[in-house]
Amino acid sequence: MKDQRVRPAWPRLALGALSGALAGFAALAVAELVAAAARPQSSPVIAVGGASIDTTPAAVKDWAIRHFGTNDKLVLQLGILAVLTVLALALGVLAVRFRRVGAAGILFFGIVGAAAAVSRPDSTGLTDALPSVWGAVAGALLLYVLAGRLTTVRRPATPASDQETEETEAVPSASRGWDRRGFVVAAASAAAVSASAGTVGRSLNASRGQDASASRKRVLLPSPASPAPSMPRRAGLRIPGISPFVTPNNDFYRIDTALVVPRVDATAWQLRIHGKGVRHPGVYYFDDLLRRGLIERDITLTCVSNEVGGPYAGNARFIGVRLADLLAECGVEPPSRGGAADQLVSRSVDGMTIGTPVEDVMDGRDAMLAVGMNGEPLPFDHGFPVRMVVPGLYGFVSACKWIKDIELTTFDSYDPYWVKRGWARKAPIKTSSRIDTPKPFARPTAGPMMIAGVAWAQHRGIDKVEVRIDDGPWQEADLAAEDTRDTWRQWSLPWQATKGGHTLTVRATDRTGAVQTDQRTRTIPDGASGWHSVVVAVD
Ligand SMILES: Nc1nc2c(c(=O)[nH]1)N[C@H]1C(S)=C(S)[C@@H](COP(=O)(O)O)O[C@H]1N2
Ligand SMILES: [Mo]
Repeated sequence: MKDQRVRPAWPRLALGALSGALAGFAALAVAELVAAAARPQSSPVIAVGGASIDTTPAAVKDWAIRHFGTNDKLVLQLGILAVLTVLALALGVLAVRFRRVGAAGILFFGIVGAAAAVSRPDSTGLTDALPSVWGAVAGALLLYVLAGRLTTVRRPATPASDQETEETEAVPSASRGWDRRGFVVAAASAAAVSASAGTVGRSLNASRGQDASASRKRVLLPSPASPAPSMPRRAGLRIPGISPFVTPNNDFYRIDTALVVPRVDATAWQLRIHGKGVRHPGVYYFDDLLRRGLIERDITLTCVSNEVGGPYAGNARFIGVRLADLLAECGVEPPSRGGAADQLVSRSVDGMTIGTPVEDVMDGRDAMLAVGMNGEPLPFDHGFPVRMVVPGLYGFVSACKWIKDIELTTFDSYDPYWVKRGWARKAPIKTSSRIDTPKPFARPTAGPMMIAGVAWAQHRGIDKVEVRIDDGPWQEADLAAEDTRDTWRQWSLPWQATKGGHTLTVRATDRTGAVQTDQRTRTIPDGASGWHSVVVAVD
C-alpha cells in the first residue's frame, strides 16, 4: 500500500525542534519548582550533576579544576543543560512524525533524573524522584500536544472536530496541514507557564534558606577560653602582590563537591559521635558547642588539588571546640594508647565522607570543630554551622564542612569518598613555597624590585626559604615573623633585575630540616611536589 503520509517539510521540522526545546524547558521548570518546594538537591540537574561529579575519574576532575578552577561546577551545569537542549531538539524533531516516541523519550530522561536523585548519598528517599517525574510528565504532555498541532488538519467546515489524528491522512497542502493557531497558543502558554514556574521556584528557593540565614545571623561567637597566640606584628609584610597573611573569608578558596551549598539551620543541627571504641556515644547540639571553652587558632588550610604555584591555600583565624576533648569525653583512646579505632570518618549533610587518623587529631595539635572563621560564624560556603579543621593535613583527609556525624572505625574496614576515587588514605601537607610576585610572564623594568611569596609546611613550620635566579646560587630570602608552625610564612628577596628573560625559582626548608623536593609529582594521590618557577621578561 502506498504511504499516504506527507513528509513533514523543514519548517515543520524546525517547529518540531522548537516544540522539543519548549517541552524540555517546561520539564526543567516544573522539576525546579517541585524541587524548590521539596528539596533543592533533588532537582534533576543537580542530581545528575552530583552523580557525574562522583563518577568522574580523578584525572578528569583534576583537569576540570585546573582549567575551570572554582567555576568547574558552573561549567558542569552548563554542559548538562547543553546536552539536554540537544536531546530535547532531537526529540522534538522526532515527535513531528512519531509523537508518542518523542513524548516517551522525555519520560525516559525523567526516569534517568529520578534514578540519579534517589541514589544520591544525601537522598532522603523516593520523594527525591518527584521533581524529575513531574517535570518529565509535564514535558512529555506538552510535546505530545505541540506535535499534535503540527500534524493535525483543521477542517474549516467543522471546527468542533478539532480532534487530533496521527498524521494518517493526506493533507491538501503541506503548508496548510497543521494547526497554526493551536500551535502558537499552546507554545506561548507553555513558555509563559514554564517561565512563571521557574520564577516561583526561584523565590521558593530563596525563602528556603531563610531559617538557616536567620540562625547564622543569631550566632554570637563567645570569646575564646584559649585565645590565639598574639600574631607577631611582622607576620605580615607590606609588599604589593604578596598573599595577605590572613586570607579574608570572601577570598578564601572553596573546594567541594556541592552543586547546591548546604544551608543548615544551626538550631536544628546535631552531631553524633559513635563507632568502634566509643564508650559513651554522644549527640551534640550547636549551643552545646558554643557553651564549651573554645580555642582560637590561626591555621593555614591547603587543598591536595593545589598544583605547584597554585591558589588553593588560605590562612584564617578559626574558633571552635578542641576535637580531642570531645573524643576523650566519649571515651575514645588513640591507637597509641590501645584505642580500637585508627580512622575517624566525618560525614557531612551532603553525603561527603572524610577519613582522618585518630592518632593525629589526638596528638596534641589544635584539631577542632570550628564554628567561626576570621571573627564571624563560618560562611555557608565554608561549612556553617560546624566544620572540622586539622593543622597539617590536606583538606580532603581532615576538613569536613557541614559536618553532622563522626564515626570511629579503622582504615582497614572503611574507605571514605576520595580514597574510593584513587586518592591517598593519609595525606600530610607537603612542604611548599610559592612566588606571588612578580607574576608569571610579567614585564618589569630593570632595576630594584621585590620577589616575594608564601611558604607552608603546616605543623612542622617553615625554617628557611631560598630563591634562585636563573642558574645562580640559592639566596636566602627574608622571612616574615612566624605566627605558629600551623600557618604559612611570607618571604621576600630584594632583586636588582637586569634586562632580559629570567627564571625565578623558590624552595623551602621545614623545621624538621627537610628541603622541599624538586621531584615533580602530580596532585593525585597525595599532593603535588616540585619547585615553583616564574619566568619574567625584564625590559
Ligand atoms: N562536605 C564537604 N566537605 C569538604 C569537601 C567537600 O567536598 N564536601 N572538600 C574538602 C576539601 S578537598 C578541601 S581542600 C576543603 C576546602 O575547604 P574550603 O572550601 O573551606 O576552603 O574542604 C574539605 N571539606
Ligand atoms: Mo581539597
